[in-house]
Amino acid sequence: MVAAAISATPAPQGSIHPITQVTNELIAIFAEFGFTVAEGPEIEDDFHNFSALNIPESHPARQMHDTFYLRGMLGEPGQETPAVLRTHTSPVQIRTMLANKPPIRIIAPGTTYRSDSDMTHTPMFHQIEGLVIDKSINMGHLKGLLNDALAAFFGLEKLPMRFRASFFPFTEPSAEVDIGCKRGRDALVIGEGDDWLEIAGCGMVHPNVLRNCGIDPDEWQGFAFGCGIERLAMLKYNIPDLRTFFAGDKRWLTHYGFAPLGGQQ
Ligand code: 2NL
Repeated sequence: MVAAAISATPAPQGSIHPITQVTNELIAIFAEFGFTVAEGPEIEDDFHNFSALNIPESHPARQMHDTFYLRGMLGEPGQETPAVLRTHTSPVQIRTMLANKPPIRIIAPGTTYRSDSDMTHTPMFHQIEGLVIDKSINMGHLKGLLNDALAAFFGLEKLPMRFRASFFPFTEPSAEVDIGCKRGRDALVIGEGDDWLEIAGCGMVHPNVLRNCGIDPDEWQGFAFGCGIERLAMLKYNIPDLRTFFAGDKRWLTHYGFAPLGGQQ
């Protein structure tokens, strides 16, 4: 009886979902660079999700087909704006800036929602954004940080990376971040070759956004970045199909999931 009970170690049940694994890896990497994790509500108001971010009323991202609008309004009495499912994790940074004095150094990982569904889009997905507010910080610091963080994430000593000029309403200047890769016959190798792969967006926080959060842009500067967690997970762990993340298939989870104590299942 006793011997049987001791030897009958139960087979492991359940595994860590790749989204959770990648989120935790990124939290650990950014913790080394002095970042803490910030969180906020998934049901937001139009002010924190759009207006504070310098996104104009007419911006296509606000239209019904991209944003899930809920019934009702949210916000301080007298200043209510329409309730939405947050379309990015940026409102978490807005709330952090409104509630805290700079310097600020945070990452905001979390669930986000857009009314978009096809091979490469799911209505619910995950983002990680980062925000640094300090004196005399610049695009060079941003580029160095992202290069170190992405190299650590992909387990590489060196990772070729470039900034490509871009536009976001909430940053100026803005850039897309590409990392070096090699596209083979049936494999993608990151960190080798002479091809480029878009991985994130970033820029210096727009002075209007700082002002909207009560921060004087003549005294403080900020940089911010954002990227999709599913995309990072697909690239690092060779997961070919986005939609399998949300299918709840136990065999898929057994294959791609991670053991609770760190190893791949
Ligand atoms: C992308 C690009 C980005 C940010 C996110 C941000 C947040 C605040 C102020 C300014 Cl509060 N910027 N976030 C900035 C640049 C790019 O994400 O492609 N995401 C998937």
